[in-house]
Amino acid sequence: MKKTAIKSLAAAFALCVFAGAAPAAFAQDASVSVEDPWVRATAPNQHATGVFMRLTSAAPGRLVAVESQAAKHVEIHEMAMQDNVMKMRQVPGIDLPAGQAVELKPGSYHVMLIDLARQIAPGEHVALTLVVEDTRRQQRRIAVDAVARPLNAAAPAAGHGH
Ligand SMILES: [Cu+2]
Repeated sequence: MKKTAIKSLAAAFALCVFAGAAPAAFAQDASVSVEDPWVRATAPNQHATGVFMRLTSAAPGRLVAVESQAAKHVEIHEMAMQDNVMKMRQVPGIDLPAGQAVELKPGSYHVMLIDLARQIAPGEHVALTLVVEDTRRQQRRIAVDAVARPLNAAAPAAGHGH
């Protein structure tokens, strides 16, 4: 498991260097690449926040759960228009089409940390575990280390956030 996470991170860094590399560059295996994972830092009395990242699964898969010690509840959310108002709601999972990057970003899909154990300051790291299911319902767990960006951090530019 640990080895897989390191491999994913290495892939993410490689992509950081070669920004814009096509997903086609991924090997045809069951790996899931996690790029640019970050969490929005919180104000002193804020009890929930969002986690964002870009996921690319080599094989068709589905993000079905996320776990973290940082909060009592961890949910997968999406933002959607409802009666002309942008609202967020919980979704059972996020489909990960083969070789296609799926963005978890402000205003769209995100991981919601609810009932935070404590305040998250910019620069801090939050450990998460992604649970991704393949088409045979086999689950794999992927360790992710999300770094906290300031409360007012804007959405990273499409393609690249650094
Ligand atoms: Cu949310």
